[in-house]
Amino acid sequence: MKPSKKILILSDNEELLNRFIEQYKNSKSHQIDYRYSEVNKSMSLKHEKSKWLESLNVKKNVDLLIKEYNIIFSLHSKQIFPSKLVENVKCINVHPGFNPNNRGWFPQVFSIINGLPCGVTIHEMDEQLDHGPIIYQSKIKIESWDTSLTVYNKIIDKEINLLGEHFEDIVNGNYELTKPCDEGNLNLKKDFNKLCEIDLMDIDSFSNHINKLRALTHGDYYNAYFIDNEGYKVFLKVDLEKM
Ligand code: 0FX
Repeated sequence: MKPSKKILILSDNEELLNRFIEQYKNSKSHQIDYRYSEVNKSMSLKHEKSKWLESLNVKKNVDLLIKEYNIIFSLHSKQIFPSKLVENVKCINVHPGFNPNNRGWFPQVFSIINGLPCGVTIHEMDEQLDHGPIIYQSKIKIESWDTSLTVYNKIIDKEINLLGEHFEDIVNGNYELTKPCDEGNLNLKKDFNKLCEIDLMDIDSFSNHINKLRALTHGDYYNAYFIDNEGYKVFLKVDLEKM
């Protein structure tokens, strides 16, 4: 039997975390700890009394993490991992994008707009954002009727499936690494915020306008808006249906 490993799962995404835990709740082969970020207000409120799911500040606990864990997974953790940590413990990022395309913030939003490949990447972390060598990745097709939300739902399913399929191999180091083909491109939160401001004088093809609006349509989120003649901020989203 393979020796058991001490694993840390850091996540700020409740759905992903819950689905991962559901998959591994009966597995006794490793000791798995779960943590979220201090800055995650909704998880802090919900789990403040929980013993098994506590908050953790990665930067403040680098030495402890290096000592305690054989491997650390980021399942959409909002924290930047310091280089001392990624250089001393194997840190794995489960990322909702097809690296190196649209690294960073909300990859599917940018893929709908710029047409770059979209999908899921599991990779070893280095000190740059969504950047290290790739372990597994899988593309997701964006249909003409997709919105950010429908693509995102496919991404979450794919992340869970890919992780479920390869978790043991990743934990045991049974995989080969592929270098990303190039540096790709990186989008930050401020780039997403900029996209949300719709310029009513913007002239473009209808398909580009539709792509922008469906990229900013994600359930109840108020993303795209314009300012009308009276100075009101008006939010908009699109409803697409395939027949
Ligand atoms: O957890 P996550 O899906 O992922 C994000 C980044 O995209 C990812 O690259 C990073 N590694 C991770 C730490 O953070 O983010 P989220 O739960 O905040 O948002 C999920 C989706 O919801 C997002 O892809 C688009 C949509 N959304 C979210 C917010 C907060 C919006 O459309 N508008 C919003 O204001």
